[in-house]
Amino acid sequence: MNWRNFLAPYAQVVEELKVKLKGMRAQFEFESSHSPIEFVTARVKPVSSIKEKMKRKNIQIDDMEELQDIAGVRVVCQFVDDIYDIVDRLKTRNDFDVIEERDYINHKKDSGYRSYHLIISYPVETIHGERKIIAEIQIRTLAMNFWATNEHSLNYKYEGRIPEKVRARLKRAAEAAFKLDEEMAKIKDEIQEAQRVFRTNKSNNDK
Ligand code: 0O2
Repeated sequence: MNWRNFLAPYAQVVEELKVKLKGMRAQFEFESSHSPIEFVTARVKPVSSIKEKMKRKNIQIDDMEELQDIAGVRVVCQFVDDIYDIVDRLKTRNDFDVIEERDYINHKKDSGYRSYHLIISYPVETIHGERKIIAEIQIRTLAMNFWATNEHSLNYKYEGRIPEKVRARLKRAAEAAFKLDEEMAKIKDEIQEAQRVFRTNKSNNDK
């Protein structure tokens, strides 16, 4: 298996999507005082994780393209509303097709995981012509991201077998993170007003 060749188009998709989503963030900032996008990260799944997931899901090497998150982009937002705003905008774009949606916000996972996933088919130009590559865009709030990052580390530490006591605490933490999102949503206008004032003062001082 030549992993470098296989992963090359995925790496290109990740780079292109990163530029496009960061471009959206920049445009929001030029045109309004609030950007629903806090930050964007992207990665190609490491070969060791691809192998582990293929084993876990019993996927053969010839069917590897069934893995939908080899190319992964994450969009992190301040507020839950922002997630749905971004999802709507991504669904109307003409440069890729959304082929699947997973709303783990209204349908949280057993672990407590919350996030909105879009699976897209992205046309990428290679020297051999166009190829359609499957990629996953995860859209979540800062609080959801904090929880998922910590849970991911624990999963790694315990090799997927998190002790029951820790798992129960994580579930409580997931609810606390969601409560935080709900409370912040109630004072969203005030927070945004404060951020507007801060930005205006900063740009006046920078002149
Ligand atoms: P990594 O290391 O982030 O790449 P499955 O792995 O079977 O749950 P599936 O069918 O591929 O997932 O699709 P799904 O549910 O959309 O999950 C894909 C990715 O979402 C995962 O990739 C994680 O990044 C994230 N995710 C899903 N469930 C959880 C969860 O309970 N906790 C955390 N922290 N992240 C989750 P990988 O390959 O698992 O991980």
